[in-house]
Amino acid sequence: MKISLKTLLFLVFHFINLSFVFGAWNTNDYLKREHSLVKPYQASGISIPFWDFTGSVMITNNYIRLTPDLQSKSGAVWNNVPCHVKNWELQVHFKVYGKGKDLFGDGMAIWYTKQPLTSGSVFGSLDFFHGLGIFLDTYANQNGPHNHGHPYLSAMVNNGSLHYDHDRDGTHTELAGCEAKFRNSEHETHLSIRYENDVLTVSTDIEGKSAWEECFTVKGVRLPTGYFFGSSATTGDLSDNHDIISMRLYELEVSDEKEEDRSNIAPAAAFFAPPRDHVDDPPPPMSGTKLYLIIVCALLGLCVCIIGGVMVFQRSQDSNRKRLY
Ligand SMILES: [Ca+2]
Repeated sequence: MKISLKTLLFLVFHFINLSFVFGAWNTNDYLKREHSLVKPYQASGISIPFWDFTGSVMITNNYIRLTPDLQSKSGAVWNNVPCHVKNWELQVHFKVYGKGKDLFGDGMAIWYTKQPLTSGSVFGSLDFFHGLGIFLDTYANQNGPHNHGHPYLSAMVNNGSLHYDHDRDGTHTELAGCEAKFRNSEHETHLSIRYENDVLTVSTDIEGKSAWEECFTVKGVRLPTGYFFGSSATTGDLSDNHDIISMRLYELEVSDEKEEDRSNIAPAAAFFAPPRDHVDDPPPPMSGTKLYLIIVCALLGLCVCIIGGVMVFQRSQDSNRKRLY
């Protein structure tokens, strides 16, 4: 059978294309069962091997609900096996949805930290944490002019000294971030967090394309081994269902791996997003009464000036007349 050059090129091109699409999905790297959370969840009784739960978590056959679409709920799932893998990729299949059309919140976080199972103010988990937090923020707390829209995905590396500022949506401590319309999506929503040779890459697959789209890449991220993976979510006045369907951890095969004991280093990042200006919210428009009072005062002031001016003028006229006589 003769194959023309054109046909051959066509086939090669499609082979590369297909291997790229599937390569992005079916990683050849090793799935680490002890750090993964996959269906069926309940292997024995009510407990799930290697995973702990706190707060409002509800486990069903098809998803793990961190919070229901109700106010003031917090829940978290935590892997209870410390991770000694140095280069890894965590793929999270999740779903955030709810009844709210315009108002919903607050969001969820994916963690690689020293302190699992510790509830707190950062999407239901500890502030001033040690490690890495990936935030899926659905509610814009900062109402003023704003550098990004919501829902918003961002990363933060903390050595225990930094505070996640909810009022500013954490923009002043983020390494990087991107807008991602994952809420109430008609497609399945996936997130990939890849940590390879100190490079952190966060990608999404939220448009039903079965391929990763890069959200951001940050170099110079140093994370210790021996921390724990987890996910937490919270609702306040506003709410949403925050569900985890699966978390899969792959060990990456990295060829020229430097031999370095990472068990005792402090989490650190070389590059942060440039600090954004603190932009105050615009002053509220002046009320009608306030405007009326200002006009009245201005008119009164004008009258006083005119009357005063007239009196001074009359007096000077009088003295001129006296001098004439
Ligand atoms: Ca927020």
